[in-house]
Amino acid sequence: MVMSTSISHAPAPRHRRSRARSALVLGMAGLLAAAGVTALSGTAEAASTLGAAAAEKGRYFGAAVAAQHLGESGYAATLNTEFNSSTPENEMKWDAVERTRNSFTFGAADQIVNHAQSRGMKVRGHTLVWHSQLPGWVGGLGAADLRSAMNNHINKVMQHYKGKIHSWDVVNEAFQDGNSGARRSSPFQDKLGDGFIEEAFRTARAADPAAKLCYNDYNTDGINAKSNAVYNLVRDFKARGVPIDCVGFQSHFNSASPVPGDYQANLKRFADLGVDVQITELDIEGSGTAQANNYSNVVKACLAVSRCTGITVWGVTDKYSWRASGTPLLFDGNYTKKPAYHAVLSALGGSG
Ligand code: 9MR
Repeated sequence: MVMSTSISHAPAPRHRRSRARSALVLGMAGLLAAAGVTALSGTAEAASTLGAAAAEKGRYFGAAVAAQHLGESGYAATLNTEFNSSTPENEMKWDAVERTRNSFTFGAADQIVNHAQSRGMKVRGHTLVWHSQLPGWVGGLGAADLRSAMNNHINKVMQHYKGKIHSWDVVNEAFQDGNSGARRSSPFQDKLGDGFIEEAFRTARAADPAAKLCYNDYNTDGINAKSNAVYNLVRDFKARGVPIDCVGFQSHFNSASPVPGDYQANLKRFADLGVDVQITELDIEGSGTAQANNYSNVVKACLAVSRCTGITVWGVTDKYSWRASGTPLLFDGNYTKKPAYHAVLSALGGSG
């Protein structure tokens, strides 16, 4: 398990049980700091934030971040206190960074990366090759031109962020929903054929060899035809030496699409192929105890799979969620901790 240096930046637990213990912990911290030891997580007290609690379990706990909200004090304070990983919610997508061919605009994404880095948070990169939020010019290219545009996009974006991104969603949502197990129609699929995913991963490996390269999708959270198709892709890549390091399970849940009973088993079967698994866009519609229990079950499933390296919730507060009416996140619109927050912290072994 690779431990992040961000652990040392996790806020210290706010509630100490006694002054004596507090003094002891501080004293030990001083000794360890003097000895050049920076990772202080794992001391006697339970962690009191999501990021710190996850770090004690060797995981990260992140949130999707929107650059336009970073100036709001409650938003920034919650992000900075609770999370130790950030994923730009929209700012690294193709239409945001390369709206015009080979002309790159990284301003909003840089804002998120700089915010995260200056606070010791990791950053997940989302996403390089996706059929959605794709500028029209891409779909208008012929096959040879499209291949070169795809590789140029991967190269330029990954080189810009080289060394700053711990995991990249190289290809996002390439499979159809339902029982077919087939690829989804997209300019990439339709013009380049099945090989576009392999080509994207090979290009990505060369562009930033240190970044973990992920395939990311939704409705693949349980064992079903769609996740079987992804499983077969990953198994084939591993067998042929095509670079792939992780699979992202978006985990957008609601009553019509509940947390599957075989969620943990599904994470485990992918991990057993020799890739990390990450929960990349978690949100669960609902409220109160029911929502809290669902969140708890997801966290416990990740902790039970040793190669489940981290969890990202798809936003900081319900009010800015892509489906705000479903109140799917851990903080309400006033940044008050919901029962789901306490359930997650407790499942991570922390205490508030
Ligand atoms: O949360 C994102 C929202 O702000 C955008 O309008 C939307 C556009 O497609 O994308 C949302 O994020 C998606 C993510 O990038 C990929 N998986 C599904 C997410 C929710 O739609």
